[in-house]
Amino acid sequence: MTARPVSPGPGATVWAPEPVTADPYNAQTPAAALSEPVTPANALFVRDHFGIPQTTSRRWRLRLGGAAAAPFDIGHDELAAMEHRELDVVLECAGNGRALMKPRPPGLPWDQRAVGCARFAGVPFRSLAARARIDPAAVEIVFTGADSGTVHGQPTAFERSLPLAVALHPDTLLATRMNGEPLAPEHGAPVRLIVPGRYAVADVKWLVEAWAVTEPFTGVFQAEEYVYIASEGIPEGPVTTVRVKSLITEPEPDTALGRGREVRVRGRAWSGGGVPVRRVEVRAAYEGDEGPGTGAGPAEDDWHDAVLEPPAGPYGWTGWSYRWLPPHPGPYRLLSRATDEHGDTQPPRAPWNAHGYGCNPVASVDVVVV
Ligand SMILES: Nc1nc2c(c(=O)[nH]1)N[C@H]1C(S)=C(S)[C@@H](COP(=O)(O)O)O[C@H]1N2
Ligand SMILES: [Mo]
Repeated sequence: MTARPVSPGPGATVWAPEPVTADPYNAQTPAAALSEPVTPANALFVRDHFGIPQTTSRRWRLRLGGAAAAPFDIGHDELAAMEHRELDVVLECAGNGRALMKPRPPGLPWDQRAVGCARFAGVPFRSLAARARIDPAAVEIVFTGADSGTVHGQPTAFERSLPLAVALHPDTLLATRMNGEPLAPEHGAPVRLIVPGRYAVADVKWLVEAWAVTEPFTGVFQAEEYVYIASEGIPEGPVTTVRVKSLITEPEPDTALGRGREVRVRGRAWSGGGVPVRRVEVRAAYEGDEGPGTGAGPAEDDWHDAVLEPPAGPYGWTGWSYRWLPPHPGPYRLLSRATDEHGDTQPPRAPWNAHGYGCNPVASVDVVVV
């Protein structure tokens, strides 16, 4: 089922993310909103492990400390007055696409819409870190959210760490605004961390503490959850850089297309680590007599280059389009495959892992030509 925007009046579109679970609240971006270059705040997917904590800008304080010579805390007004940077950033849950993995790993059954691209304005964390005079022996910064719950019978806050060099990167932001507005409560108000190019689990919402540590952090969300575990059950480290990926936004699945009438296939592509998308290819595989996946029908069956729009900065996504003339009636599978500047390409099948992270196979939409 595709959620449709409802237009209450000129210029205003009210979106609603599609709920996946009610408590804690988890919801995915409606398909129609993925056509927007910047995902509206009220359409962007939400991933919460616990409840949404009630914090106000007036009461909020961020404490910087741990292995630091000059720990201090800062209020919202002071932070908001500091110099901000604005970046378009793709937010993608590491579990995005899990529902498509076979066998399906445990976890929230996201299909491919735990993703969006928003414009974040924030203060580089390094501007504050300098003031705290972090100990030269520090190896990581642990970021703590105001939300907490019970994990393994223990009261547990949402906490994630970053290697010092990543935390101090000029693009790692303490974001106060998204899409030109103060952050919405479900997206981390009043201040969240934004680590462009990494899976969004790094982007700690409702941020209240940042503390330097001299040993690698081993919290639940660092060492147990959000780690790649291959079939042998051996952890291969935390999820980090977003893998290259594309999605098809048009046509919608199961659309009936007129034979001989040109179709515009559109979508978005992105990669992690600030690496731009170099190429997107599209293929129209005939799924008729020869059986699904063979693409052996009478249709053109090669990969063709899509036209790329200018990317929305190093961490944003790239719109793409491809003109396709459906040659014969019958069922088709439209496929898209992105390649980034490092030469990384979407694989034909998702690399399976026990928690279902980093799922980035070639995107597909089934249509029928009549
Ligand atoms: N404090 C806190 N921060 C958090 C989470 C959380 O549950 N608590 N979830 C993380 C995960 S797994 C994701 S994918 C992103 C989702 O951000 P969004 O809800 O704004 O889309 O927030 C991250 N930051
Ligand atoms: Mo996530």
